[in-house]
Amino acid sequence: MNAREYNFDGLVGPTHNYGGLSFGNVASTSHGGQASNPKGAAKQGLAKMRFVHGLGVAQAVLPPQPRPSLRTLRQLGFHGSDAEVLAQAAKEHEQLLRLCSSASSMWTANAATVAPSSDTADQRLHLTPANLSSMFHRALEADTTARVLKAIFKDEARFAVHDPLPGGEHFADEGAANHTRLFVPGRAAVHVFGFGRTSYLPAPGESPKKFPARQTLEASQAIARLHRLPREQVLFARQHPNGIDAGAFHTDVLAVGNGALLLIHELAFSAQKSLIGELQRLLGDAFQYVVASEKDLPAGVAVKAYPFNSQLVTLPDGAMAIVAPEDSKEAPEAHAFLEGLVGKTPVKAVHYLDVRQSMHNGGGPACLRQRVVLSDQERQAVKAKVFFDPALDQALDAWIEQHYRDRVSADDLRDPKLAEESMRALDVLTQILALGSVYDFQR
Ligand code: SUG
Repeated sequence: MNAREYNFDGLVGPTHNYGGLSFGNVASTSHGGQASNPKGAAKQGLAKMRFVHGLGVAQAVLPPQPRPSLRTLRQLGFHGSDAEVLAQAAKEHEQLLRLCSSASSMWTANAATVAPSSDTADQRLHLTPANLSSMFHRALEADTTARVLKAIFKDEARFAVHDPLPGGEHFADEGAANHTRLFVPGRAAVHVFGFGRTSYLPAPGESPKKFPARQTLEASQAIARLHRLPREQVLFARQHPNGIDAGAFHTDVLAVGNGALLLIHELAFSAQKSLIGELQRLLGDAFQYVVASEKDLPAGVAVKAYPFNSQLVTLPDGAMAIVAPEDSKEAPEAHAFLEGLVGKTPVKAVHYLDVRQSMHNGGGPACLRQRVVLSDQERQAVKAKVFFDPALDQALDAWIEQHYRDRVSADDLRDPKLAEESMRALDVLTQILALGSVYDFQR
């Protein structure tokens, strides 16, 4: 069966702003209150897609979500016209307006967890939208993400799009940002689920002291069950509490894997030695890993420069490339780590891209994409026009140019015109992507 991994990048939405919303995400809190550039951010994202597509790697897009979320504000008691709802919220509860205006759905690594059909008992591709219940502004994404994924992966004979996990905090799930699939040809793939805490099971190891752990073990176990993954191919690994306290709120801040290669920081997982041992047992001699020590690359630097939040992609010739944030070129320890991989691993080149608009909210290249392995037949079964090519590139570029502002400050979030512009933009986008009516305001 011919299968390829598609990177589904999230388009940055028109209300992209720095709300300072994510405690434990150092970039988010340190840039809170600054003015953003949504047009610049969306174009940086599009340029990344163009670049990855240019490497010969399969690329697709996921749409942003309607923000400000007028639905949420109405659910919380604000009423009247859209403009009245915004005015009341801005007056009485500005923080709530900020929470409801985040363009955080751009970080599609958190949109869902995915298991390719080659790995699942029923040989369907499984997708579970993340409930993101650890952060209010992110939890607002789950329903619409489910609708969008159901619109794209419609064919139930091939695709199983589950509902987000129920019950809030107990099953707090952050999606693929805590999930790594490793694979050696001829062997069954291994799924590593990172988690930061437990809700009712006994907790293995220490808890972070400073910052919250988002993902629960119980959530990760539920995803593995839902996706019908063979038990013996699944590993659960606790995020290192000191890594979380250094600002690694998701596993993908300190680890990235692809094929048989795992790049990992010493503070990514707590029982790292036994995890590596299990991976060696399951994947055999072909498994290769590189650990960055705290001495050579302090976790604080890794959190700031995001060398691990890179895309590690397989190229058409079978070699790998890294698509890293430009920030990691500027931090000497991060740069040395990345460049040191060339030649010693299947990585043959490291490319540095500017995704600073997203980075200032704690989202690097890897946060901006969801990896979906599709066979040729599965690819054919997707009828939405989400696959990246020069025509879509051009259409999206023109769409951004027409609908986006180049500056949004906290005060702009109360502007009813920004809300109108955003909804209009998203309405046009659903036509470009042939998605049908997926948004509340279209129903
Ligand atoms: O959930 N930032 C996101 C960043 C997500 C990064 N994703 C991965 N590591 N996969 C978060 O913390 C900040 C929004 C603000 O402050 O305006 C935010 O939501």
